[in-house]
Amino acid sequence: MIYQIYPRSFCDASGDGVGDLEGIRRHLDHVARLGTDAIWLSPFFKSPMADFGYDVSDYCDVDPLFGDIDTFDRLVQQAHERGLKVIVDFVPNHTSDRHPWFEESRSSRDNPKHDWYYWRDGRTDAEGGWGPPGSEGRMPNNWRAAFPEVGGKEFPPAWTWDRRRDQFYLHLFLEEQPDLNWGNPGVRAAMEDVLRFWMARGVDGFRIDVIHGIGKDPALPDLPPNLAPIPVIALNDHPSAHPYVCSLRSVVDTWEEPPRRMLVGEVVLPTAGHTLAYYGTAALPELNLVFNFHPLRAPWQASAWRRRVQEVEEMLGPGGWWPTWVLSNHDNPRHRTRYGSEGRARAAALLLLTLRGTPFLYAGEELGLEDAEVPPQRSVDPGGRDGCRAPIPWDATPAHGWAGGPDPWLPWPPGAAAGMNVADQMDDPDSVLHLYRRILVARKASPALLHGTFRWIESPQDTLAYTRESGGDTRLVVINFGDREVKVGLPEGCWNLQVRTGRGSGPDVADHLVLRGEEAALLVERTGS
Ligand code: ISL
Repeated sequence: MIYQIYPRSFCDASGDGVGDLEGIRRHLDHVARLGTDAIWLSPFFKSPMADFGYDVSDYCDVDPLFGDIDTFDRLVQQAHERGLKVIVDFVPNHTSDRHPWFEESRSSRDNPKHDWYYWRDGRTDAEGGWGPPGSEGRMPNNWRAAFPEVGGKEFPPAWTWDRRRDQFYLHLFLEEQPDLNWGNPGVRAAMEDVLRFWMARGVDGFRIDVIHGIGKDPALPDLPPNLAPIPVIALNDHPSAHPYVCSLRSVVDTWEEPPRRMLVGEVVLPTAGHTLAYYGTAALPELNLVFNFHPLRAPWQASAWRRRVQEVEEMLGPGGWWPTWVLSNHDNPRHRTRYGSEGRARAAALLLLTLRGTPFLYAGEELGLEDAEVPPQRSVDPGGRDGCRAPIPWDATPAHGWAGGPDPWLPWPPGAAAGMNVADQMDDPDSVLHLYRRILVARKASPALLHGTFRWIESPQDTLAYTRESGGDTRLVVINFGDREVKVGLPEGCWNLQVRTGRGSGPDVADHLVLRGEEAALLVERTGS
């Protein structure tokens, strides 16, 4: 299980109301005791924070807001001492507009980095352009950037006019995030050096931001009119990305023999099939893991989840280790909020941690946190994603364990003062936190759950059931998506209940299992005498 930490929101040790690396270091025991294998740290690099760190102005240094490189080294060392691997974010598609590379690139049309980014002249009248220089009618194509304009639904153009060069530059996200031109070998070499810098500091892998963005059709053609309103990052999937990704993989794989570092990439494209391509081939491997966000968008319905899991299983084939499973992250409403009840969130935890593949858990998910209500005057994210980035409450005091006091950069999530904090949940054996721990203990001790086969089992409407099997180890998972009690007949064999997600003990298991509404259970097959 890989545990995502959004540094701004985890814990503040410095007293400025923003989480930091030292705050993370102090809570490594919490993370390790949960049963985590690796932590993934969202960006903590130098950044003007237009996109809260996904706009990097120095890839090889820590932003003072989060601490310094010595604190980072200490964090890595202490994580390793606890058996936790450390994965850092790598943001290759764009830099900050304040990165020295961009500052140089925008300084003239003939500087050494003049084509490290995508610069284009405005369309002339002959090319169908209209209006004054630098205006929308002159933009090189009809692409749209990612975040809707404040208060509106339309996405802004992906081009911004620069008066120094009298040219447009491309940005698939904010105008403060110009896109790097990966067609330029200097860009590729510099970015590969970034991987080496962090590997030399002991990191075990990289989570790669919007990796499918780095290959672009050099002609930058218009999108067809029906697709033009969609942010181009959700569609851009050019074959030129694959050799670049392959080369990143070889940088990581050749760092040490045998290779022991990994790449997990974010691919936000329309189907799971699109994401599959970013694994590469046996001869030309690319990513070790690719996020599959389609299940994250599935409603809490047995049929919808069955489809999502089936789709992945079919692409995977019996032997592969393909899928990643994600219910929540820093870009989307938490699943507790999406699904609307604690019972569902608890059942979803069992689903996440027993499917075949690598589960990712977003800090706070192990407490069943809901998104914070963020009033408009406190909203800060250009993408409207503040709610899921609320600070993690460590205890029930007004400051919830944050050094900066009761008023950090975003409001607390609901219930922080009573129940929805780490200390309270530690004391409650029925808490979501203890449920996650129980499931993760079971997972770690079970070859079937870690890498066994997957098979659907017939089950009543509104439920899903499947077995996982490896050698003599067989586990059965049954999930009741409905809100009424169901009786589920068990496959032949002798089954023991291992984890029930509902509070309290619940009915005994006989030749059938009774699940309460919104409840799931993990069973183990008893073999021998
Ligand atoms: O945020 C989204 C939906 O609300 C996504 O579409 C998101 O833009 C997409 O998943 C890419 O996300 C990544 O790159 C962005 C950054 O803002 C996100 O935080 C990051 O996860 C640009 O770097």
